[in-house]
Parts: sequence; structure tokens; C-alpha cells
Amino acid sequence: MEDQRKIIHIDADSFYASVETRENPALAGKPIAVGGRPDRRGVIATANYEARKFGVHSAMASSRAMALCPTLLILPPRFELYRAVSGQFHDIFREYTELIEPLSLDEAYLDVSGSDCMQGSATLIAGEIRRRVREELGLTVSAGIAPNKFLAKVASDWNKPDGMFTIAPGQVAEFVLELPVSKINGVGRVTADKLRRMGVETCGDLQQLPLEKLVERFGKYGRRLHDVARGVDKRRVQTSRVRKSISVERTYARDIDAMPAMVAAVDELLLELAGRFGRIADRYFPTKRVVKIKYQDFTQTTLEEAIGASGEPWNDAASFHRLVTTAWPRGAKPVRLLGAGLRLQPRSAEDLDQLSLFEQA
Ligand code: TTP
Ligand code: MG
Repeated sequence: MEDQRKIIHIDADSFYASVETRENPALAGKPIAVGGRPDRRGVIATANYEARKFGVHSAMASSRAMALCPTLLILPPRFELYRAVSGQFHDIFREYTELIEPLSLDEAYLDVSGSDCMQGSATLIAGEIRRRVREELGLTVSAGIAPNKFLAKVASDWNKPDGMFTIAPGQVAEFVLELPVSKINGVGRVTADKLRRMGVETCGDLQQLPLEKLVERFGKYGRRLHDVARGVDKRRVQTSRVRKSISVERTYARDIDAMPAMVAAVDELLLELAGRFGRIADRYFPTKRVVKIKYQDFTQTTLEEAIGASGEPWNDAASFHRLVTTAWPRGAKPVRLLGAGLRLQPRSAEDLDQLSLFEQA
């Protein structure tokens, strides 16, 4: 049903700062921030929760932050690293759904309405994602689970950091009554003040105002306020990205240095790739096979081949084996990471018609 979607909003906790702490565990428990230098009129991008206790927050002048918290360590940002971590978040998300809308590097909406993972329970899926991010990436993310994007975003903030909160469809009406309007995405200080002067503090108060009055005062945004005050939000999770490829890769605890082990590793990757590709095979067809090899010394090589007209299926194991056998000697060193993937082409509407014709035949 239209309004009974299952949305998860994920938001990493003090993202840049947490990544820096993961990279240098000696920083754990100390107040740190990521941002520009105080002597160069820099600003804070984010601060960890220890630093927030001193009143340090995003967008604050670094010099002010140092005044509030003299022991604060301000690290320069490393965007490439954060981007890479963000990609790793998405690799995990994609195992549960393809309907992902990123809002920033550390934030995304996931629509899991169609997922049959974890008996279709969005709350269990969110718990699983949080566990895997902790175990595999050494970071914490908070999650909100709700029937729409507005409520899911409110919910992810509810038990932050390292928390989650579910608003079930049957709880929405009661939940919004006491919800402060300041929690509505888009209601900043100005709008909140304006609403307060109209006697509105909570969404329950807001429900008392007729639509006409809200539109008169707030223009188009008035209609949105009218909806969200009732916990209604029909915006869909929008995936903007057209995929060009899909791949799975694994870093091995012990480097691989013999062909049989390599072949076994590739077979394992292919199983996983099949699962992942299976979920989007209705929208994409594979054009090439790709393997990636990262050697012990972190140099890497990739090799790809067109999926031939000879009729073998995309996941033909012998073809992938041939690719690694050819690529490995380029470095001739033990291998720390292997990847297997496919280059993709979106299926057009016509292809889809063709597909269903074939299936009927
Ligand atoms: P947020 O998710 O807003 O903040 P956060 O992840 O640091 O902390 P939390 O979610 O636990 O409250 O932003 C994500 C990253 O975006 C943040 O780590 C740094 C960057 N950022 C800025 O560079 N400037 C800003 O003003 C904000 C708000 C964030
Ligand atoms: Mg965050």
C-alpha cells in the first residue's frame, strides 16, 4: 500500500570524527573535531560526542571551539577517506535493498518495503545493518525505522548516538502529537519562532491550524507542514544513480599465493555476486566480466572481458578463472584482495517487453 512503506534512515554518528578515531584508536575518549585551523579562521566540520559536551558543534569557528574546550584536538579533514567509507556503507545497504537515496556521505534513506530479508522486518534489517557496520567497518550508525521518510529521519535522531528507534504505523498518530515542530526537517529557527508566536510548539498544536491559514503564512511549505504535522509524507525514496557496474570483493586474513586457493576464492565471490546481481537483473544486463586483484604491496590490477556471443552465462566460472589466471602473473605477488564484478547496461523498456515475451514463450 502507498502509505505502508518501510523506510530506514541511517545516519552515522559524528561521522568524520569517528572515522578519524577508528584510524587512530589513541584518540578514543578524547575530545576531537575535524575542521579548519583556528589560526586560519577555520570552522568545525564535526566534533565527537566528548567535544560536544563542551558545547563544540559543526559550523562553529575553530577558535571558538578551542576557547570552549582547550584540550580539543582539531584534525584536518580527509575527504577521500570519508568518501571511501561512505561507499562501504552503501555496499552493506545494497545487500538489503537497491532503493537507496543518499543525502550525504553519512546519511541515506533505504526503502525496504520489498525486501524479504529478516522476515521482511525493517527493524531487524536496521539492527543487522548497524551490527555489520560496527563489526565490518568499526563505526556506529544510528537508524530510524518508520512508514515514511519524514518520520524515519526524526526516529534516527531519537536515540542517537549508536541507537535506533522504530515508529510503527499504528504509533504514528500518537507519536506526532508531542513532537516539537523544531524536529521537522526544514523548520529552522525563523520558522520555529514564527510558529511559536502562533501558539504552536508541537505537531499536535500544528494540527489545529487549518490548511488555508498555513498556506497563507508559509506559502507552499504550509501544505507540507499540514501533512507532516499528521505524520504524512508521500515522498518516495529516490535512487538517482544509474549503475554502471556491480561487484563484490573481499580482503583475506591471509594472503592468497596459490592458484587453487585463488580459484576457490573466485567461486565464493561469484556466489555472492549472483545474489547481488539477481536483485537488479530485471533492470540491467551484464556486458563484461571484471576481476580485480590487489597484491600484498597494495598495487592492483583489473582485467575485463566482454561477455561473448558464444552463449555462456555471465557467471560462467571458467571465464572468471581464466581472467584471474591471466591477471595474477602481472604482479606475481601474494594477493590480499580479490574482486569479481560485471559491467552493466540498463535494460530499456523495449528490452523488458522482449524479456517478458520470451518468458511467456
Ligand atoms: P552530520 O550527520 O550532520 O553530523 P555527524 O555525523 O558528524 O554527527 P551526528 O550525526 O552524530 O550528529 O554530518 C555528517 C558529516 O558532514 C560530519 O561528520 C561532517 C560533515 N559536516 C560538515 O562538514 N559541516 C557541517 O556543518 C555539518 C552539519 C556536517
Ligand atoms: Mg551523522
